[in-house]
Order: sequence, then structure tokens, then C-alpha cells
Amino acid sequence: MIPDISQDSLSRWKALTGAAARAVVLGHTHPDGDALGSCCALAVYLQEKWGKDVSVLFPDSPADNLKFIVPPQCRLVCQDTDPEAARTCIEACDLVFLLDCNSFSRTESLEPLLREKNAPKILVDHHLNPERESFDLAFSTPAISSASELLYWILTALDGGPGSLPPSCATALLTGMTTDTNNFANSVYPSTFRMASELIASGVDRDALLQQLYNSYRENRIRIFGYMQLEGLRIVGDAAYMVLTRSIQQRFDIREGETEGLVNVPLSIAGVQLSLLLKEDDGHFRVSIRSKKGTSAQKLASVFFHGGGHENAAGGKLLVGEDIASPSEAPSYVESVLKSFLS
Ligand SMILES: [Mn+2]
Repeated sequence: MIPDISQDSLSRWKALTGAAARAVVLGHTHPDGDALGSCCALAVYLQEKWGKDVSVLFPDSPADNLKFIVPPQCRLVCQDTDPEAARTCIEACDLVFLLDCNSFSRTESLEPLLREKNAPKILVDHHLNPERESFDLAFSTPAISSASELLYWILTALDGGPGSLPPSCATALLTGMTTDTNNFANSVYPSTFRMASELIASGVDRDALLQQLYNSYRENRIRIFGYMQLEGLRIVGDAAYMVLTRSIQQRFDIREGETEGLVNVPLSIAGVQLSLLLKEDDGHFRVSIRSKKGTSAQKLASVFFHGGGHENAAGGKLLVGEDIASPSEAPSYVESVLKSFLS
């Protein structure tokens, strides 16, 4: 029920952490709630329980609506706004943690610095196919809700119970798990409820958390959800897709992270097994894919969209100039991919 975390791996964690002075904790590009929550939780834990100097590092800045996840005592460095600080904190550290991704390639522009960095590296992740060979110690459990949950079981195994976690570490862990499960809708296991129950009993304010996560959006988000459902939704067989062009994003003045969750909406239609959201970006579309049990979002992402992820929640890219000649070809590309994938 609880992931199998060996005594040997816990001893290795203690030895590697004990020997380090300055750690850097990293997550993937376009950080979501789980990447931010797990990284910040670990940073607070290492600072407050182990007295380490810790930086949380991301290739790009978090969306405005997720910034509340970063506790005031966390030092957050983003390469897009401060490339010099990003380089310095990798150069100065003597321990690297990678969370919520299966490979350094998910940190994109930070990858080369991390690969050549000569320091112990520890992975904590829940995606398929972890790149174990790049790490001195790897905790990988694909059958778990989130990196935040896996980290919860590691930290409580190290320290003996949720009561021992610093409060802002506990809150960040519950936040990461809540966002990755879409508030207990996907990838929920008995261990997930147990984690939530223990954290709430230990004092985490879940009501306040839900207010910040789900009742603090700008009006723009609600309006674009309505617009896309009325005007943008296309159904092809058992699949639904939506293309969020640059012009639609501009018309609704959409900020990073504000269309999070839109891809889930078409799955509420009976008979729709698969939902895709394509969001136009520089030179490519970001592709989010969700599926119901029995249809693999992961396979569609890895075979057709240069990506991957989890069985029912995956993502990738559609490259303009490679997969399609111009952005206007995105819908016809998706339709032909869906016809061959679903046949
Ligand atoms: Mn995750």
C-alpha cells in the first residue's frame, strides 16, 4: 500500500545528504503544482531539519497562480529571469536532487550544466522509464499519485511520522499531491488518502489550500474555458481536441498556467476516451493529453508528439517546421494522428 522504500536507500540518502553543505533541488520546465510542491517541500525540510543551504531551481518561472506554493523561506531561482544565478547555484552546490521528472532532459536548458556537474545526484519521481544510470540514488514509483506523495513517504520514513515535518513542508506536499490528482480525481491510491489524512491531522489547512488552488482564478480563465467549449471543441470518433491558437490566447489575455485543467473537460462526455489540448507557443504547440482507463495518453504522446508521461496524463510537442509546415495545419495533423491511433 505504501511504496516500498528500502532501509538501504534511506541510509544512502542520509549519507549523501549528511555529507553535503549546499543542495540544489530541481524540477521540470513549466513547473506544475507537483513539481513546485515537492521541490519546495524538500528544500524546507533540508533547511530546517538538516541545516543545509538549499536553492530551488527551475528553467522557467512558475505561473502566477502557483506562486503561493513557494514558502517565504525558500530561495527560488529561475533560469529564464536570472541565468547567472542559475549557473552559480549549480556550480556552487555539492548535492543535486531532481524531482517530478524521469530525466535531466526534462529541465531542458539546464540539462548540459546538470549532466556535467560532478556531485551526488538523487532522483525522486513517479514517471515511467526513469534514467537511473544518471543518478547515485533513485526513488522511482510510477504507481503513486505524485512526486509529492513519494517524497512524503520518504521523509516520514526518515523521520518517523508527519508530525515531524516542518509545517510549510507538510503544506507543500499536500498541495503537490492535490494538483497532480486533480483534487483526488486521478491516480489516487489507498496510500494517497492515508497521506492526506495524516497531513490534515497534523495541522495542514486544506480548506485554505483549496481556496488558493481552485477559487482564486482571474475572470479571463473562466471566459476562455467557456469560449473553447462553445467554439473550439472538436470530436473525432472517441477523441476530443482543442487548439488554443496565439490569437485566442491574446484575445482573452491568457497568462501561463491559466488554461490548466481545460484538457480534462471533454473527458466528462460519455464515450470520449481521449482529450488533447494544443497550445501554440514559439515554434511549436504544447500538447496536453488525458485519457480514460483503457486508452493510453502516454503512448499517443510518445509515438506522435515527442513526449511521454503517465498512462492517462501525458504531454509533448507538435513542432512547426518539422511535424507541420505552419500553425494552421495543426488541426488536420491532429485529426490524421487520431484516426490512425484510434483505428
Ligand atoms: Mn507529478
